[in-house]
Amino acid sequence: MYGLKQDWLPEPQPRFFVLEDYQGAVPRWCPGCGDHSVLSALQRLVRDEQLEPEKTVMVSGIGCSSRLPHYMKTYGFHGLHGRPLPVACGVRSRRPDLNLFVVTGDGDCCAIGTGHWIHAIRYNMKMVVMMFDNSIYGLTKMQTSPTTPKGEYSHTHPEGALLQPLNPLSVTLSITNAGFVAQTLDWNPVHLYSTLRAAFHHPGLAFVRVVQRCPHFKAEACSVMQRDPSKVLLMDHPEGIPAEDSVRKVFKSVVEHDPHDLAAAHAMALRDDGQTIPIGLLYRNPDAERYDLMSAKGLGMSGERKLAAVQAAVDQFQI
Ligand SMILES: Cc1ncc(C[n+]2csc(CCOP(=O)(O)OP(=O)(O)O)c2C)c(N)n1
Ligand code: SF4
Ligand SMILES: [Mg+2]
Repeated sequence: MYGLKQDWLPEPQPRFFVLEDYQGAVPRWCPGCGDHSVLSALQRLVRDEQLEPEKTVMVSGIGCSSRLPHYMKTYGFHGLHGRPLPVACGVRSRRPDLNLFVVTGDGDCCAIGTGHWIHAIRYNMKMVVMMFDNSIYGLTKMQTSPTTPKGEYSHTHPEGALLQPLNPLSVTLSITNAGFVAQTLDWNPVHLYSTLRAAFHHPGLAFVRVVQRCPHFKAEACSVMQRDPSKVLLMDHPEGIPAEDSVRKVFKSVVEHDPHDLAAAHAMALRDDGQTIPIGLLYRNPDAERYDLMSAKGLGMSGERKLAAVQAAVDQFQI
């Protein structure tokens, strides 16, 4: 090695990451926006898991929520509206070694991104998908989104949204091969953190809907639940999201729910009417098939073998 004696080579130093190692640009969200608490829960999670920043990727679409990758000092991809999931699936296909997080909004995921949402859930590639649901288009200044409750004012429906909202939990649970569906809320950092942590440790795609406050456009939206925590149903099960004492102290409406029971998960999702919401793990199937494991098969191939395989395929068409 260029004349260096082998025993002079410095040992690689163990690395220890602190919160500052993950903090990127200063967030530009409104004061009181729920996105701040998801960001700080996420930063604590990656710090506690000691994820290498250069091996961690945040992928987002477009929206207030989708600005999150700028605020993490990791790799990031702030993509096109509705398209974070195809980008994330591409990343996962080629890089099984990266820690992959997706940030999307109710507009980004449930409106323009619906097709990608359905197929990404079915492909079940390992990633954490956080859907920030403020039930409005925030970035474009208050248009009705698919999760806006019927009758609520927006700039596109000044006399109130005309249709019943779409239920993102029911939709996700209905998609073939769904492997992990959970719900949390931004104003309980302990439950939020535990949910993201469980999602991170799930082997496939973990879909987490975060009920999120948008004080700028929907100051009253979550206030009923905040004033009266009995409107929040805490799902309890030894294999669900662990609920710390501090969480149980706040949310006293506890409901037993087995996350392995898909029919019960559907029934639980339907209890979400925007006024009363269940939080915790609705469904988990760690054995759901994973497309990334299938598509990773060729990754170890040498360049020569790949070239030979392509040549063999092309040779079949020689005249
Ligand atoms: C192809 C395309 N269509 C429309 C837009 C305009 N647009 C930007 S963000 C957005 C909605 C964002 O809402 P949501 O995903 O709920 O995110 P939030 O801002 O509420 O966090 C829309 C319609 C766009 N940027 N690109
Ligand atoms: S408009 Fe709403 S969602 Fe967007 S940053 Fe402000 S409070 Fe947050
Ligand atoms: Mg939104």
